[in-house]
Amino acid sequence: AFKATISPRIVDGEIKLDNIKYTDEDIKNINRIHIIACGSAWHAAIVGKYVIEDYARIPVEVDLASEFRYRNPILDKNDICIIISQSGETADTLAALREAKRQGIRILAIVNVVGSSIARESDDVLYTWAGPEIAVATTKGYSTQVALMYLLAMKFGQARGYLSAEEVKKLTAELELVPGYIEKLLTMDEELKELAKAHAHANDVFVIGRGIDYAVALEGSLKLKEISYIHSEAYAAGELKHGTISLIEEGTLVVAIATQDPLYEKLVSNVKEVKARGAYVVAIAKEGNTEIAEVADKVIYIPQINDKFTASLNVIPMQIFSYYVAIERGCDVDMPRNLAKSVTV
Ligand code: F1P
Repeated sequence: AFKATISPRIVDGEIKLDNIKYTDEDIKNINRIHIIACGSAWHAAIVGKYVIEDYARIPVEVDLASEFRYRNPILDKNDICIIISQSGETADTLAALREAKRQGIRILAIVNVVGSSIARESDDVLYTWAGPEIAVATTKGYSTQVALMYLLAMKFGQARGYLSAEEVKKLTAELELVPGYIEKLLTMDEELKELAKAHAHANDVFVIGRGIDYAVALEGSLKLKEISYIHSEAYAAGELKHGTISLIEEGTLVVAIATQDPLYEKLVSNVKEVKARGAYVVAIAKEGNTEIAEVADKVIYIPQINDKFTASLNVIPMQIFSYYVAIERGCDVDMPRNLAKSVTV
């Protein structure tokens, strides 16, 4: 009764999204994409905006599902809507889907739970196959949503003539290195545990980044908030001087994500700005980018990878750090207070 459930995959450098019925002509005719979601799925949507706009040159609007239906959204018949939800049951996300449907636009769902309400009510579905998400705070659900954003962006980019089959082949080969890199990052456990011990009693933590790193900063900051109950904020690093910089005091922990090559120098400058106000800075940078080590107090290196795919790697040290901070503070990591796995009211 449910839509076909074939995994999205890469075969010999070709992206196979067999579940969706979009022809190249359909993809060429897309006027605008609205990606709608809540929480971590909304952060995956922001990654999607950066990647789809760059690879496929389609304008993307990212909406919070909890706001969408209250703002009289303008949808064109050639727009499509992508709904992202791990559970496929989040009430606000389902309500947003129904609003988009009422306006007659085509809906593509990205969900984890097969046969969930959002999957059933959408025109097309891509399943993330993250497996059961046991803990309330999502981790692998987010990572698989981000991976699907990359695949869709490349698929759309190729159909619209912005990426050649050869370029897609090269990109997918790089994407296939991501699982191995994640394994490698998971071995940084001890280092992050020590860091978490040292900062487990911080009052405020700021996470900064630019471009896709900003989307990851939002997700990293949310992980810390939801499982360790430390107040944390994410800022686009360029916004610091528009107010946030006043909040930096002696010893404030700032995590600076600096893995976008063209923006690296700018991040190094932002680190200098917060250091000058007394911040303790932990930077996340690509291996080989050592300039930041001269200004930050500690650097966590991720493997060298295309800027777009960094979102799959940056988030790992943030998740592990949040996990150890929560343990250190005696919090229930799997079942944080006041949260539910799927928010249905
Ligand atoms: C959205 C979400 C999750 C979060 C928590 C509450 O859920 O905000 O991102 O971790 O579980 O709900 P979903 O629509 O992706 O299932």
